[in-house]
Amino acid sequence: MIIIVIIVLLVIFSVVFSFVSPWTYVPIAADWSEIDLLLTATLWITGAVFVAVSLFMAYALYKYRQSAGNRADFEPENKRLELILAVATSVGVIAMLAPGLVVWNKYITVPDDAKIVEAVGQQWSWAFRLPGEDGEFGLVSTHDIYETPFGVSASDPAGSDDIIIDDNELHLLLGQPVKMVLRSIDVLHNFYVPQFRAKMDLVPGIVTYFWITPTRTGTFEIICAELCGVGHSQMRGYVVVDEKKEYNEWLAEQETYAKLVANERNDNVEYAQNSE
Ligand SMILES: [Cu+2]
Repeated sequence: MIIIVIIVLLVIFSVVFSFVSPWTYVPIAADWSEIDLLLTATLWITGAVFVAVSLFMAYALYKYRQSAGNRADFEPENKRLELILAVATSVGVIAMLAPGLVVWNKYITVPDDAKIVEAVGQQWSWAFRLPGEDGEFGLVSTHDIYETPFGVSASDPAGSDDIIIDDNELHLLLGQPVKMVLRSIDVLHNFYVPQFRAKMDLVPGIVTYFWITPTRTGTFEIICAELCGVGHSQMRGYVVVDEKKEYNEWLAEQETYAKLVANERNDNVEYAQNSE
């Protein structure tokens, strides 16, 4: 009997807690309300199944409890019950997964007017690259990764105007669709801004992407969402969504690849002169 009471209390507590809990989605800051819809639909479907299965279990425990004259009956096959369970489970699973495919299709179909931004992850920090005025990234090579900033090849002219942001703060323009191109130079990481809802793994050796349109200004935390070593929990950064004026001011302060390389060369020359 006590187990029946515990099951029923567990169901009541879970349902009430879901409605009164202070922990809910952080306010959204990107054009991905579909993802919230999917999360909510999944919660409702799995929640309904949880309540139905738990209450049925409590009912069965009560109805078929041990008592004088009750005997268990062995029933290895029940076509009707199996059919009902198979159909109901299929409908539930399809209802959860099918809308996800539609949203996933949108998630990987980047609009033509999207600007590209690259995020580079490494244990345990973030850095970023913008393509500069030509709108194109310079080629990168793993052979150059410790030689030049971000491994951008010195021989590719498209790379000289790339803007290298060797800092954990990235600014994005409000309302401008952005294709986030992701690269890792060591292990698996995951670029996740909870307010954007969108996230994606960074996989060493391949370039992954997703896209977002920021819908409100503010500073949002980037959290690495893939366990990537002892410093994983410290692997944080910030995305600042700006209005045009603030964005352009920030952009003007960033250095291009060509300038960074020139500065480095000057530093080396100065160092050599000073140590003579
Ligand atoms: Cu990480």
